[in-house]
Amino acid sequence: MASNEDLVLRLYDVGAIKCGEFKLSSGLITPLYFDLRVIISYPEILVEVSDLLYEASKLVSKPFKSICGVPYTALPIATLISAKHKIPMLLRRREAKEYGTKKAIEGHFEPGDICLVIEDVVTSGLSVYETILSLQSVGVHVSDAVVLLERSQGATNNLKMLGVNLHSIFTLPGMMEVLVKHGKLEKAFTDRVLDFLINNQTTISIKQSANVSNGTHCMKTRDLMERAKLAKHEVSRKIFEVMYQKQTNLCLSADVTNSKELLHLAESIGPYICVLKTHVDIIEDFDQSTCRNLLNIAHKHNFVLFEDRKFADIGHTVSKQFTGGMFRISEWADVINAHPLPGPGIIKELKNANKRSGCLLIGEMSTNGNLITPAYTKATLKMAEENDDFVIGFISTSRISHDPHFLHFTPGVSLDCKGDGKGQQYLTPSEVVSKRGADILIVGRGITLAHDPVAAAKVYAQEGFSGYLAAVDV
Ligand code: S5P
Repeated sequence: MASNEDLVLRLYDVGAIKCGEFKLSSGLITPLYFDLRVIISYPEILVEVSDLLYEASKLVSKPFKSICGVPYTALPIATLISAKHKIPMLLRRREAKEYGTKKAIEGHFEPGDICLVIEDVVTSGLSVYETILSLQSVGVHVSDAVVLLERSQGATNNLKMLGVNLHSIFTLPGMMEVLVKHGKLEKAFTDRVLDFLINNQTTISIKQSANVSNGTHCMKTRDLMERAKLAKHEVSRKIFEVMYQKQTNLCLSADVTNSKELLHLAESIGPYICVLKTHVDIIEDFDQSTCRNLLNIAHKHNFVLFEDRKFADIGHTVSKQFTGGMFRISEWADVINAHPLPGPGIIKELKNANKRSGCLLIGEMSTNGNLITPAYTKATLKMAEENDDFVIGFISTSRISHDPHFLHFTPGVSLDCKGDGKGQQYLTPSEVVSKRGADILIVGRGITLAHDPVAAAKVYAQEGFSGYLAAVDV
């Protein structure tokens, strides 16, 4: 096979690399442009590009079951790789939204499958990410993408922030070096391009990925990646990232009483949630293997585990309840929660016992006649602010802090019930998220008792996340 340098020169000769002034899809004017669509007229180049990308696919972090080219230039490249190496292919329909009934992803897949995304050129990585979002909307995961040319304007970093590893064959400066070496470009010109690259770094925002913005790099308080950057605890950062990666703000409250049911719910609903909440003390056959299996499923479907223990005792006792007993919560729960009622000692001791978990303070409750007053909620907020290296947010029925790094989890959510006759009061997902400012909706029986829990989870996830995107800052 010819060397990578030869390939660069051939790409230049066939007009795939152009100098001048060209408008990128982001609106930026670039002095150097790559039009790799032309390579379909040069089958040898097309094969060589496909072979290089296939080689790069061996570097991925997780084995993949299928590949998907970003429409359109990468489609023939993905097809060649698929046919030559017998790897099943998926196809993303760009126009699916406009025609409503068409599927976003064509081809056969199972929720939880891993797919490798293939692209020709990336600037910000947004096109790659849009393809990933389509795949994720049907439960297919993406951990890696391969690209022929990384324009060195931020894509690798942007995608890394979104949990995707980008592997590139060429960077733009590397390609230019080859072209200068072979007398195709002037050094002064490439210096200008390098300046352009430095001055035109990109980011991806959630509004862009939801096709809401016009391509500018808007960063709003409710922008999840911006919030991830502001997070003060590793767990809240992870939650914001998972919400963004999976486009879901649904927490499943898996209040079932045996391990088999719990693991089944985690496995089947895992693709649609960012958090799975447990009450381990209601599981009759609980043992450490329940936790190990749950952790494996959480890892596979990329969600975090929240044990809803509602600690409420003196510091000495809660630290033992947290780390010991038969549940050993600190060994597996990413998130825990506590009532602020006993005072700051409870937070101090939980934090001393294990800082790795993040803690939610219960600032409001969903139940009828609960004794929490506005002054109590205000004091909860103060306690959270004073311990924000451990307190990652609140259980509440409204937004009680405007600080974007705090998460608000809201329970008492149902699409078709007003109450359970035992004190629980329900609001709809859109009331909770759009009107009351919840970040994450906690849904239990609305899903677990549904005729088809997976279908119900998809509806709650869809309602919840569209509400999140539509919500104004409150
Ligand atoms: O105020 C609260 C706080 C919590 S954490 N109200 C609640 O309902 N919860 C929990 O959310 C409750 O313990 C249960 O696990 C879940 C709600 O379940 P659902 O079946 O009523 O949706």
